[in-house]
Amino acid sequence: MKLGLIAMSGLRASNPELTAFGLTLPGFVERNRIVASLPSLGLLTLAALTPPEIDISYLEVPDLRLVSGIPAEFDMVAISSFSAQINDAYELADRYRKLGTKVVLGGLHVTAVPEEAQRHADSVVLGEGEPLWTKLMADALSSGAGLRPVYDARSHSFNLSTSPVPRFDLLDIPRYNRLTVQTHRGCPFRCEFCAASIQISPTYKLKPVDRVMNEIHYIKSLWDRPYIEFADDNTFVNKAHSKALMRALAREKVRWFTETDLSVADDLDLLGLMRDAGCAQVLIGFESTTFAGLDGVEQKSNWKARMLDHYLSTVQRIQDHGITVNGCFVLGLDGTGPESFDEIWKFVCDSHLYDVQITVQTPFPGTPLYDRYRREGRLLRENAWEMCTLFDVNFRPNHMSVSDLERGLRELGQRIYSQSFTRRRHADFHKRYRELRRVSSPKEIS
Ligand code: B12
Repeated sequence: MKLGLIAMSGLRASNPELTAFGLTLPGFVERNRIVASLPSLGLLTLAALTPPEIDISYLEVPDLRLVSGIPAEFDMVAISSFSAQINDAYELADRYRKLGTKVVLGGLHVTAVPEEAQRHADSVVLGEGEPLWTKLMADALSSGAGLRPVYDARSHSFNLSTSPVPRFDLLDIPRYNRLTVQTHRGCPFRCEFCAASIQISPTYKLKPVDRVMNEIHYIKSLWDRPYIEFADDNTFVNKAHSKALMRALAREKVRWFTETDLSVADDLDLLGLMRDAGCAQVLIGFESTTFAGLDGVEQKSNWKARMLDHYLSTVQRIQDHGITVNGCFVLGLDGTGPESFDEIWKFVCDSHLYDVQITVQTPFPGTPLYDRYRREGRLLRENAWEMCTLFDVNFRPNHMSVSDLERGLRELGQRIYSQSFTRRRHADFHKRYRELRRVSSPKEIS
């Protein structure tokens, strides 16, 4: 049997003006160039669980509009997509089904709205892919009843200590700037807007260090000097695991990037280990610079709002360890008005953040935010998944108009991502770190 694993890939905005604008901002173009080529770790992981008698190919579709024909040699295709490109994924699925090819759909979006996805697939997989993939493969190969319409793994939590090494060998490695590795799933926090792995892994669970290192070793066997992006939502929650991971990574001489929360700055020992382990950048969701903007965002204990007073010192402490911070801000949060754009600008200047990511509040399907906006009648369009890009506005903010928000994104983006400001931030970081190193050995910075 021939199986095509197809990832809807690349980055996009639905509003053409925004896409055109985004493409011209230097700081933005740079980040896009880096991340747009990341492969689908989900599909590569499932490939590793696929029986050897199945002949697998891995393909990426950055833009279906540019694809006229489709590779027709497959008996079955498994398609992965996030919300923004789900309509393209459905169109591709429909084209395959017309050819008589079996179609399996899965992933975060499909798990959030299974009934919709079922209209375009022979089978949908809900939740994590691993628990039921071998069963699905066995059904596909058997001459019996064949594929089931739904494989629901939401009540089967996958134990990451049995995680297979993803099939990175299926990739044409020189096409990629970075490869992804996951060290955990889930997050201890509950941010109202979060559409990441908590949607399929409600508890925070860790991949054992030796399993993570097996993946790094495999990547190194395929690529001499890899750059790793941890496809994590919140690395370093468990400090003992984190330190063990850092000590193991330090031996590998790889550079890497990950996403975390600001509590990482409370542990100077960990920051030192991260620096020695090759950490180039951490991405941290600050979300807003005001209490009103942060109030209620984290729904368990209002943690983000309670941390506001530590924001500036956090950035400084991490960057003083030679690790750059990419600070993320969400525009249009409830409680924030047009003044919030200048406030973010001021914070970016005062904090000397190395990199900045501004995105628009986005109601992704399956999130508490989507449900609340729908209840409050604030969605501009229901089921407008193509707007789930983090740049398009699909809701009514409560302290500004939709056009204020769109203008704020454009104007703040122009300032933050200009070549001169981006260069200045980067130069400031290097200058400060050089000076710190001159006056103290790296150990003393801790
Ligand atoms: C790496 C990454 C990318 C990469 C790679 C994408 C890819 N093809 O996988 C790139 C840079 C291309 C990318 C692009 C975008 N991304 Co992105 N990305 C991530 C990131 C950082 C990690 C994802 C990951 O690798 N997870 C690990 C794997 C193992 O998990 P998984 O993909 O969920 O797969 C598991 C299951 O879902 C399931 N599964 C998945 N697919 C399938 C398919 C089948 C058939 C089956 C059976 C099972 C199955 O099995 C897997 C194993 O359990 C997450 C944030 C995060 N920290 O998680 C955001 C994230 C996924 N991205 C997000 C967004 C918004 C985007 C963009 C829209 C941004 C933009 N403006 O362009 C685009 C959309 C691209 C698209 N195709 O629609 C959102 C998606 C939310 C949503 N529900 O849609 C996230 C959660 C970040 C966020 N801020 O909320 N992204």
